Amino acid sequence: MAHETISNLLHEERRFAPPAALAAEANVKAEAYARAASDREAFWAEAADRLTWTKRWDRVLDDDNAPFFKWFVGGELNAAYNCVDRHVEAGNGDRVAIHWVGEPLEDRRDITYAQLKDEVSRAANAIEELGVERGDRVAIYMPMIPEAVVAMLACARLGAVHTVVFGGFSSDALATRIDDCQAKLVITSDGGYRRGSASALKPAVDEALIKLDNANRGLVENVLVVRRTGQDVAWNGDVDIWWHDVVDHASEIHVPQPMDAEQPLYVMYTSGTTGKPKGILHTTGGYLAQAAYTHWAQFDLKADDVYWCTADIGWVTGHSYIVYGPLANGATQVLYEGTPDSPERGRWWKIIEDHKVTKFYTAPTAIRSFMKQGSAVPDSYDLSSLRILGSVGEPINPEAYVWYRDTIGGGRTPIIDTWWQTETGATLMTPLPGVTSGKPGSAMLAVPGVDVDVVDEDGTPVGNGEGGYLVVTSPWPSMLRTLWRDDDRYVDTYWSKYAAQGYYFAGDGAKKDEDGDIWVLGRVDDVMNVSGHRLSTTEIESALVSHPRVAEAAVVGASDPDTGQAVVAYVILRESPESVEGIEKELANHVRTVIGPIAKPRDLMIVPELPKTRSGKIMRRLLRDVAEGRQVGDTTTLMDADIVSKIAAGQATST
Ligand code: 6R9
Repeated sequence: MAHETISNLLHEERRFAPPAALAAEANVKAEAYARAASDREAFWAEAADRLTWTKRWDRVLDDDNAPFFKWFVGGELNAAYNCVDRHVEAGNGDRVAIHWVGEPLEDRRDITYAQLKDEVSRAANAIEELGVERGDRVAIYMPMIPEAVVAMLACARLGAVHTVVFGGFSSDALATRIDDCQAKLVITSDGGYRRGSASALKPAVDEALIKLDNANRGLVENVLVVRRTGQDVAWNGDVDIWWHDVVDHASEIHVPQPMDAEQPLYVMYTSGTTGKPKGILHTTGGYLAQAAYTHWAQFDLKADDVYWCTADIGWVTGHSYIVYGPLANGATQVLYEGTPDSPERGRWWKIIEDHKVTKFYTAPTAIRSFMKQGSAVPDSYDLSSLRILGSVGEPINPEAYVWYRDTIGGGRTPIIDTWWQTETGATLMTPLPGVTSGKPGSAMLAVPGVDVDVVDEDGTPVGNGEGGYLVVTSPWPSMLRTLWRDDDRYVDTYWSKYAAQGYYFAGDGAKKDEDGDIWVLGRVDDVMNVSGHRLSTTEIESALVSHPRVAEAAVVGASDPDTGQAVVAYVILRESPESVEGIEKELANHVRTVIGPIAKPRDLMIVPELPKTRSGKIMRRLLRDVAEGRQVGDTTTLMDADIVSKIAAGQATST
């Protein structure tokens, strides 16, 4: 297999040039890079001009109090007006904003921009009536239903700061977040459909309210509940209110108030290196400008596109690339409630076929799990409408990239591997579909107007062919402004490592290849040091996944008395009826062949499942606990908390 021998990330030689027709008509052409580099502020001002402002800014970037940067200072706009009303005013009220697809078959709703405007306005009136004012925090804990989008936009319309908590999180996680941001209203639903059945949400809200800090008891004045499944719910008449009782009867006239460009828009919690989640704060003007610009540029958005991002709105990707970016651009998109394989394995492909989706955005973990099922399922659907495919969330293994391009994209579609973070608010690195020849596994280069580099421990840029830390060397519009109520931790986490240079430290390791293109290798805490050699977990995982028997792999560095760290691999095999006798040794030797003896796993374990967060990231920290024989740490953010104990009970094979 030729692929196998070149699948090692850093020796990848495949290139995919943009299709000529797409390149000729592309929204963003090569000249954008030079133009942005010659005057970065003018470039971002032009991007911000794609929005509608009620008052123009006085200053594009205020860096007087770095690293507390401000963008479009003095400008005023309303995010919800930009995402909804202005499209109706421009005569596009009949355009579908959301093709909503419920998990139960035939459960669909098409919502036009005019209808969305009415719903957002009614919800804003109702929420205002409940006493929510500009600056108040509102927690949103909902399934993927249109009301989740409506709730976010209604908050934005009022200047209330939303914090969306992923619907799969526990009541503990919800309570911690409500406590930290001191939300006064919680918006939820009775439940949502997952894997073919109604799964409850409201009980977790009820429990969370009991678990709040004593000081915050009574803080949450109301819980607004959407009826989605019709399942029974416990009801506390003092706080609980049905959404339909107050929203359906509210007026659809609501005048959006202008907000300062730096008005907080939302807080999104994400895990840090300590146990306490970090509340990433995003504000209005710069965030919306960059979310909209990048969505338009990276997906080469056209008027006839049907776009679909499979992320959950409880994750930053759902904020920037379901709600704010696409809607600010007036896009038509699919919003899907359920799981990829319900009621059948081809559900996603069926949705693409039914809605003639043209631009599709998902995560490598999903792609790998489809690869595991084989090509027969997607091959039985008509996916010929697809024009561009996106990937986000973790490095995409070259094998998964090529499978995605060939099997889903029919070998025609550029793949955009978008690197960004909750903190960055929008994409900072990606190939552009009409400009860049993509390399499988590489996020390639910064978007126009953004400056990234790979530097060594001292902050000196590394040369081509060398690795180091990924940094952002100038401020960008959609950057986080601080951590909620924790300015010190903000400075310390992101700005202290390269304080002398004023660089943002992303926490990712990366490498420049011989052409100077950037390959993100994963979190620096995932970089191992085995006998003084720097090895990336991703690199070894890619080698394992290039073996025909392997579906997915996770690699961690476990402490080792001899080598400092040793490679420990957890592997899921593709479905196979045959015996797997001796497979561990075969796989370890495969890594040795692909990368070299230094990368050969010391221990290798075949597992049924890997511990993943709800956004699909493998929790390597927990696998490291298992590998080092420690008590397994906090598992509250896991999709399936039992997985780790199952893995810990198994036996690793020394290879
Ligand atoms: C958007 C999102 C951020 C971390 C980031 C990095 C990893 C995301 C990636 C990628 C390689 C890509 N990551 N996209 N690594 N290539 N295209 O995922 O935000 O949940 O905050 O995660 O995800 O390690 O630092 P978030």
